[in-house]
Amino acid sequence: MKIDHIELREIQLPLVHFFETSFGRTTVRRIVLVRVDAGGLTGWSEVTCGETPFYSHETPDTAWHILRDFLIPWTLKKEVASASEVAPLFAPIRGHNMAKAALENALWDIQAQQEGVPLARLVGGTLQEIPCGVSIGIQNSVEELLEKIQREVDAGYQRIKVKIKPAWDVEVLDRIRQRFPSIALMADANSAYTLDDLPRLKLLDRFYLMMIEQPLGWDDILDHVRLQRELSTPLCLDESIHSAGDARKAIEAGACKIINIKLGRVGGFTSARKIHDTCRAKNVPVWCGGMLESGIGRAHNIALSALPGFTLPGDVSASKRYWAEDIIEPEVTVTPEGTIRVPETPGLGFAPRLDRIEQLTVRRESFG
Ligand code: OSB
Ligand code: MG
Repeated sequence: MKIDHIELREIQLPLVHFFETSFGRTTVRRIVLVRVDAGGLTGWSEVTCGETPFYSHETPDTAWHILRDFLIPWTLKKEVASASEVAPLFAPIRGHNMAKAALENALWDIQAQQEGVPLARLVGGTLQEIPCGVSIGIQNSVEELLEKIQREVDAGYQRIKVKIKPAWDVEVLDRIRQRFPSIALMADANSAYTLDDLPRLKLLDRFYLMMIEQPLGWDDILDHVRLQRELSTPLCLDESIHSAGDARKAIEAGACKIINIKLGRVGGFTSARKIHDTCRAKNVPVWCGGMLESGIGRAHNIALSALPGFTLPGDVSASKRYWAEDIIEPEVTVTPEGTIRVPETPGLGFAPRLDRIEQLTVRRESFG
């Protein structure tokens, strides 16, 4: 495919309900969309960074800069045989994986259309339906959290993840377990603890959680090894894993028993598939994480989640949990069994709504 034209846009999209983690609260998303035109086909993707450099160093503005000043000049007007060819081209840039992933993943969408196959099949997906969970943020009160959990359990979601931090952990999980003794439950700390909190973290074992996600430092492996030795609950790494090498080291060291793969954090489908393969060879289950994506990023997540090693429910859920109106057609919906059916049409399987994207656009730049 010859990359003829690339367009960046920023859209602003309010969440139907705020989303709060140990590092802060989000009410309106700023989402950078990437549109690539190549050989008469159009591919779409989204930069999955947060608005603030708190989950990772990337923000919409750093991604725009890296795309405009490096990744786009390196690829525009170039002929590439396949989407995965750009991954080594981008390697000299250290980090900025979400910017890299956005450009690479738009090319995967184009390649899937070119080959006339669903994106999920192109990347190696075998599942026809993916198991879904939800991630529920910190609420204003425990009562509100319990009501939200009830709603998601009633909707059929297969597991519930709650966000925790010191002062919103043991008591909250205790209340959840009193009301929902048998749901599949897990907790995500987004690096809110240190090894000094070991006694408190040990208390979490009594809630028989599926896993605790990223309790310690966002760039740590070794302290997680020490913590995993002290806990019976499996640890899952999110922030610490950016490559198949990171995954291998974390697993070999015993830092975690499960890995969350996010397309943006790891730099795109090429890297995500390698991490998947590394984990599968070591019998480590993986699941697809979420970054409060619009329908475009969500469609990419569905394709990734179809790979055979994605055996645990991911944070990939219905559009309506996030948006009054999504930017794709149809919106992402979840079956009463808590699954999403993987599209069977070529490419993403969801059409970007150009009129709506246009209305939401606050910034745009075209190249080529
Ligand atoms: O740690 O998984 C996380 C959202 C923003 C930043 C980090 C995380 C999350 C989520 C939300 O948990 C998952 C989703 O519903 O998209
Ligand atoms: Mg996480």
